[in-house]
Order: sequence, then C-alpha cells, then structure tokens
Amino acid sequence: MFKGKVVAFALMLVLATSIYAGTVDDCTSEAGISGCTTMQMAICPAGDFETFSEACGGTGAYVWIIARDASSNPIPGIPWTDYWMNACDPDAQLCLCANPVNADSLTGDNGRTTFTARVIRGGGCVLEDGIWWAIQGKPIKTAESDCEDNLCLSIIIKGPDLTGNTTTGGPDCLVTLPDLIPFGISFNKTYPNASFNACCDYTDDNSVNLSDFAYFGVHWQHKCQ
Ligand SMILES: [Ca+2]
Ligand SMILES: [Ca+2]
Repeated sequence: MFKGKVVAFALMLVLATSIYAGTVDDCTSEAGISGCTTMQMAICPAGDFETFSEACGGTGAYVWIIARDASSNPIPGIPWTDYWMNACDPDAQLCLCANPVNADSLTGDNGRTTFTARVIRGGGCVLEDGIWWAIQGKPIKTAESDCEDNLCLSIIIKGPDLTGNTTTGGPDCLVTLPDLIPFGISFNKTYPNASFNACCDYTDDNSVNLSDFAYFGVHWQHKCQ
C-alpha cells in the first residue's frame, strides 16, 4: 500500500515537472553571440580545437540562448545536452558527432544559458550565411520573418575535416588522407590568391602556412569520441 502511494507520488512529480518544464517555442526563443560581430571558430570531431570563448580573437566570447514557451514564459532547467546546430547554407552542412555542442549549464529561471568554454564536435567549413541553433530539436526563428526563417548566428567555422564523405563530398567527421588534399592545394597561399582556402586558415591571418599545418598535424586522425 505504502509502495503504491510512493509510485503514485513519483508519477505526479514527473507529470508536474514536465508541465513546469514547458515546451520550447521556436518563435519566442532567442539566441545571439557576444564578444564580436562575427565569430571565427576552428572545430575538430574530437572536440579539442577552439572554444566559443576564443572565437572572437580574445577570451570571454560566448553564444547565448533564451528558451521560452508559446506564451513567452522562460523555460528553466533545460539540460545542457539539448542543443543542435548546423550551417544556414545548405551546401555547407557540417558533419556533427552525436553530442556536438553543450551549454555551460541548465537554463536558469530566466530561460537563459550560454556556451562559453565549450567546443563544437564535428567537421566542415562554413564561411557564409552563419549557423542556426536548435533547442530540443527546434531551430530558433528570426522575429522579423514572422517565424518562417531560421535565425542565423554570425559564426564562421573552419577545421581540418573538410572532405571524405563519398556521398556528399563534404566532411565525414574523420581527419584522414582525403582532408590533406584541400589543405595541400591551399598551402603557402595567401588571400587573395585563388588557391587560398579560408577553411584551412585556422589562425585567421588570411594565410595558410606552417602554423596552420601544425594544427592539422595535432588533429590528424581525430574522430568523434
Ligand atoms: Ca574527413
Ligand atoms: Ca593561417
């Protein structure tokens, strides 16, 4: 009898928690970047390249989100694993590991959390059109477009994994021999040389040289963990 009551109470608690947690609304929720106008971030499938805090050239930069429900009430307590992101440009889709990006903490009472000393686990290159951000599977929309278009955060992404996917020709979440080809073509080239590839310029100095190759070496044969 006592056991039955405990189970009933636990069920009520679960129910109450799920109601309290609310359902994320992609129109009322918001996201943005802090620290500069456009972030530049190098990524690796092993999750050991740049953090958001370094993506504005110094330290302390971050992405922020505010999760709200359809009534614009903030949603606290969203787990730090409940996020997803990718390129707004359909031709520049990233390869992402199973758990590509984590927040700093649960969303607070104001529905807000940040992504600071965190990485993106994956491969690919996004030079234009930015990155959309999803909370619990829902990409956040821009307020201006009556909630039709994804909000695209101004983030440039680079990294050693640029190719290897035999279907798309894009990244395959592995840093292996095929990735050495685009790097080799761009090696010792400087903007605006036609062979300069900004995707291989991890140090953001408009030149692909030995300092970038050193990073390529560090991430050689890295993959999702
Ligand atoms: Ca690859
Ligand atoms: Ca460079």
